[in-house]
Amino acid sequence: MERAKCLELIYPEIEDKLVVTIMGACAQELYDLGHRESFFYLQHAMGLASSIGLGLARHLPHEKVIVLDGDGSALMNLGTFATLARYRPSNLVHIIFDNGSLLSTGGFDSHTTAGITDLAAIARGAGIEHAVSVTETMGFGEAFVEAMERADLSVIVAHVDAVGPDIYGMDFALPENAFRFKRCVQERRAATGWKPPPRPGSVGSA
Ligand SMILES: Cc1ncc(C[n+]2csc(CCOP(=O)(O)OP(=O)(O)O)c2C)c(N)n1
Repeated sequence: MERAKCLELIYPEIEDKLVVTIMGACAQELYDLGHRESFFYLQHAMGLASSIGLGLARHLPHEKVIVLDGDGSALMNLGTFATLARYRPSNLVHIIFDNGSLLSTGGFDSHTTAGITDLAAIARGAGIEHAVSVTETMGFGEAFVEAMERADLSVIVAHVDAVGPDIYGMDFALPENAFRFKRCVQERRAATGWKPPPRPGSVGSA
């Protein structure tokens, strides 16, 4: 199974959602399908896509938040599974594309290579009830549909080939993406009539 094919399959469902993706190959493959202002391509902070997704999901309960992660990234922040399990955001879908490789930086083996480490089992052990592994594109599609329909935290570990795009390149850098993404989040939140809670000590607060 190829990650690019999985992304192509779910793109119609995620193009209007808040999406946080890891850097490198995964970001490029999503970008190549078509950039949306609601997509954030996290760079540098390897492992923290799910942490950002958790913050967004808790802050924006009316949104469905999709995190696109990698095995190398998830392994750098295993504590995220316990944190996700504890706060259990019902509107977060955490997809980990497990290619057993640090593909974007040269293709070094990760600990999931040859099935040594099972990320779905780690997620379940951390207390996440809906954590599945899939190896076929169809199975991935089904797991994704179930996760989108489920009003509960879902983790999907998709075992994919260690292949990425032939050409890398985006027409904007991290700061521009970050500013535009933040503005997009604010506009979507404002459209729901959301008002910030009064700051402690300000007029009108208890
Ligand atoms: C803290 C940190 N360490 C190292 C890097 C360099 N780096 C960027 S992408 C990457 C590999 C990511 O591997 P994985 O999450 O499995 O995704 P893949 O590239 O395989 O799609 C590395 C090591 C980084 N961005 N941040």
